[in-house]
Amino acid sequence: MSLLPKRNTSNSRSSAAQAKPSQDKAIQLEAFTTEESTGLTSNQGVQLADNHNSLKAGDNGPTLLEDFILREKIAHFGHERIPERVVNARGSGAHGFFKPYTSMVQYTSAAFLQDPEVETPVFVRFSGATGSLGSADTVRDVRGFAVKFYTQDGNYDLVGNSMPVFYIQDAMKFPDLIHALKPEPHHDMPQASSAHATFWDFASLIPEATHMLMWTMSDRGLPRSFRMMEGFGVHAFRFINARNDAFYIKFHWKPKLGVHALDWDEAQKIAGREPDFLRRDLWEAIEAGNFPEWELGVQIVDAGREDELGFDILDPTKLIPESQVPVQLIGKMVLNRNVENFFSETEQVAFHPGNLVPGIDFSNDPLLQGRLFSYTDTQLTRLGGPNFHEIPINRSVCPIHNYQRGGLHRQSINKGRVAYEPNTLASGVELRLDGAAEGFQSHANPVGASKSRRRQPSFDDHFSQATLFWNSQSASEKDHIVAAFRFELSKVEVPEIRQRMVDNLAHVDLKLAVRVATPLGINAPDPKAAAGRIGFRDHRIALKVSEDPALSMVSRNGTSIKTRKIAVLVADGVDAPALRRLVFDMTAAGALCKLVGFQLGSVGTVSGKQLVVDHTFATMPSVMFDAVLIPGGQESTTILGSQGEAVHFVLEAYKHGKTICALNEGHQLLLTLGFRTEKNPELINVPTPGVILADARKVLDGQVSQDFQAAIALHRHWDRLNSEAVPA
Ligand code: HDD
Repeated sequence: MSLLPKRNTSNSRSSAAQAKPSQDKAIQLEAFTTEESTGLTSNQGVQLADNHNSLKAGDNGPTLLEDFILREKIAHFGHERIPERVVNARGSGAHGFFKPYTSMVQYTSAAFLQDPEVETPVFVRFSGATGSLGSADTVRDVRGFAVKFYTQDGNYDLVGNSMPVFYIQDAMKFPDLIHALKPEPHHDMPQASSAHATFWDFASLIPEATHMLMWTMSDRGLPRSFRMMEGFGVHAFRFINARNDAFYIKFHWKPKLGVHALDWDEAQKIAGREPDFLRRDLWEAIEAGNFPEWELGVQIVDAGREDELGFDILDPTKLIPESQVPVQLIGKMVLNRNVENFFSETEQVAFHPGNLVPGIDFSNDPLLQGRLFSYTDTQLTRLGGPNFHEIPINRSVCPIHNYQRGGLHRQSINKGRVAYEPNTLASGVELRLDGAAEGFQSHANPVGASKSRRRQPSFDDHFSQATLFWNSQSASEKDHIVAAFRFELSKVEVPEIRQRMVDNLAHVDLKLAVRVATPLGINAPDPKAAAGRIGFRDHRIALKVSEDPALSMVSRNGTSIKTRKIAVLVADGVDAPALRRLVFDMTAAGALCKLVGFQLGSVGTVSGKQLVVDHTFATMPSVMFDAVLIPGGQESTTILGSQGEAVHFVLEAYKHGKTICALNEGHQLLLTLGFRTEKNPELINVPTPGVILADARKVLDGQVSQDFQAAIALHRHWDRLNSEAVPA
């Protein structure tokens, strides 16, 4: 008698087939899953009696070649990997939906932007551009922000980035850029880092990269979370309405949790402690029901008015300042479901900026035009043939009907003898698609000029928007940009490259260039030397704005502490009542409080009760948290102050600008670390930004919670006293 459960022959493929056509992407994704209740089978559906032992000639004999079960299993295993993406290899994906706030019918006929009642399923993949599949999440880099909308009119892909501009103006330079950025070919180092000679050699020779370099060297290159990151379509696209009017647009994604970054030192430490930091953050937030949200924004420029912008809208190294053309928020996206299987979904998803729907069209941006070739081409290799649109994650939710047939991994079984169009044999009705009134129509923008392999002279302004970006940053943001350039260029062993780069920076801002150059062991920046080099262009166009607050992350902080992680440092003898109340208030405001101690289990409170410890100092260092709470209790404070792990935790949090709140005796921990000045008459005092010394008695009236929340919502306190002197 078989010990296997009775076989269930109605697998989910047939139930999916019975489901009526629907927008529910989940049904489609289930189509090829196998049911666990059927027991183990081979890929041919044969039940396995033994999945532990190979077939041998006798118990001690050699393994037999005829063991088709072993061969099938090992052969499949040996082919489990596919080529990683040549860029943006490391990514994290999630499902969700998009809903417009209002009908955009005035501007576009795109079906998914018409009805605020209609939710369109989406799949989003965030990625790091430079690193390989297994690289750390927190490296300095631009992040990919690719959204697939499964609309009723077909799939629309918005394949953008976390920065609104790109390094280069023409797709011809993309392979060079990526070759320079990726590990150097002779020894394949460094991984996931632009801090090496080939990148800066290339970047210093193409001044058009300067604007994007300002972004990547800023804190934007170190997002705190994918959930706290802006997204941009980068290129100009076009909305087309039913009257065939065209409007240039730029897409934006604005995160509801504000825009926040890691500190550089923190990012590097996290890369070792928790290389999956951003991936885990996204996964855990969705699992916990804290669904990340973004608003979709558009900057709309009427066709014919683009010349009034003051720069070329087709140049992808330029952004449209928000103070010049405001961003209209037109809908929201919520990510509410994690993938079932990383490989099937996140790895096999295939985006393409050429996946358009009626109502949206490209522009002539030469970088975008090159992308239109590249994405399908790369999927042919990566996903092994032309049928990757049939992989569940890539399928559209609306019916597909055409006469493409065959190809590697074809899954549809197309019936009948007709594989051509026009025909009358298929359905008895002549099907002619040419000239159909409905369906995708390319906007009929006139093209009629001599062929040319030249860069538009209007693309020759390489610096004015880099200067705009620099001018728009706060003092601490500027400090971080300077520090990042210094770090990266210090890793470049060729002084001439360092020199070339700071000479270029002198065209952004001389003070910036001098600050970067000072510790690099090279000459002072020389703008004239830069201007004399081949490829150098500085045909500045007077910008309409000289600063734009939207370019600084400070203006994007937000006010919420939702999903922020607070470490509560505990040891035996901790004073619990005020701690409990603060944890209650913070949790009610959406934060996640975790008790960190020296060992798992529990600690005893002053009143003899027990508090369960969530994490140890060894496993959850300060870099894994946004804020710290040091409760009262003489004994616990003494223990914490006597242990290097706890002292380091607090020092490091201080150095990384995190909010620290200490209650009663907990102050001593801070005072012994030398953060405080002498004066503290009220006990509640803010000696340096984001450090709150509070009287536990005042916790009950809610004031301490409010102060703590307000300080955490500011994210980081970069202008902190003495932080350079703190050893962490
Ligand atoms: Fe690209 C992947 C974004 C320029 C060629 N790109 C890729 C992904 C994102 C972007 C988010 C990952 C998609 C995913 O998650 O699967 N790429 C951009 C942006 C660009 C850009 C915002 C400029 C504004 N890309 C660009 C150019 C080319 C490519 C100019 C080639 C001429 N990109 C690719 C690619 C990739 C890719 C090689 C690698 C894997 C893939 O496409 O599917 O085709």
